[in-house]
Amino acid sequence: MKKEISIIGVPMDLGQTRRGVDMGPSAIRYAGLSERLENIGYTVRDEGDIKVEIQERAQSDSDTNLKNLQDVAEGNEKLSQKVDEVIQADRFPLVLGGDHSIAIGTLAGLAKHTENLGVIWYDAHGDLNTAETSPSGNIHGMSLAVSLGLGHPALTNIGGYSPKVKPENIVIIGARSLDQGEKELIREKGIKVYTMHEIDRMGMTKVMEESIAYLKERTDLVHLSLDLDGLDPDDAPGVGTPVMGGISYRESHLAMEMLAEANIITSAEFVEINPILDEHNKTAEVAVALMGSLLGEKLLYGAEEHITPDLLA
Ligand code: B3U
Ligand code: MN
Ligand code: MN
Repeated sequence: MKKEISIIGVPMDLGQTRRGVDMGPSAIRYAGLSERLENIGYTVRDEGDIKVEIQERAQSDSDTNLKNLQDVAEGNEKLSQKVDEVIQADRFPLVLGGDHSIAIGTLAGLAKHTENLGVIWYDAHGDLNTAETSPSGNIHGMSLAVSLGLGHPALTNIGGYSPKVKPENIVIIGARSLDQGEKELIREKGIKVYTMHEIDRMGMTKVMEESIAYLKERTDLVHLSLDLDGLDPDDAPGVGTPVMGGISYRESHLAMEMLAEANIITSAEFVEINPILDEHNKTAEVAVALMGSLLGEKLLYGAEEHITPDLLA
């Protein structure tokens, strides 16, 4: 893991219609992110926020059903440049949303650096809609499809190239709300998905072991795109589209710790935290705790130390 982290805030709320998710980066910073990472031993540089148009001034695009297309595209273009710069400077990009449309820009900045970018999409949703299949016109429900090269060219061509990721390099974890078109795309492209059914059945340990082995085999960089609505709404209430029956706080910590031990994650983003809908900043605090685990914070022992040979003798 790189020793230097760059925090990039993206106050984007144009990929959906609820107000407040633009305040996510502030809420996460307020929950003590920099200090937490410094305590683990990182050097942290806060790059500030990417400039994103405010909802009151956003242009409506008459020739498409995609909401705020132009301003979502502009914000993501800027984000992709920043992420690219951070990777070039050999720092770890930690991107704070904002709604999940910002994954378009993050992945555009990352994929310039490798042919085989791996992506873990930790989310209740697939975010695999296109203009044709989307029930809402909200771009935050399309960002993974866009990164596969499917969707409006103003989005798929961000960074000046397409696609950013191959279907076989993606693992979706936590899905429980998929639209018909998304299900068809998953089958057609053969995308690996662990729905809540598999998590319940196999347990999070097995899900993560398999996901890690799968990505290790075929990718060189691995990005974690964590939508807080992947967690159960009881644990992460401050999200715009909560879905019952989600991943618990504890399972999520385990998942992050296993990723830290496997040492495969080279960038991350935490999205969809909406402080207006939150309970006393709980969801931002959950996000910061998960970032700590992802980046190597331990309760007491490392995995190796949990197995004590003389106890087994
Ligand atoms: N699949 C629905 C709902 C949705 C997607 N992502 C979120 N909600 N957060 C859509 O609008 O595409
Ligand atoms: Mn999402
Ligand atoms: Mn989601």
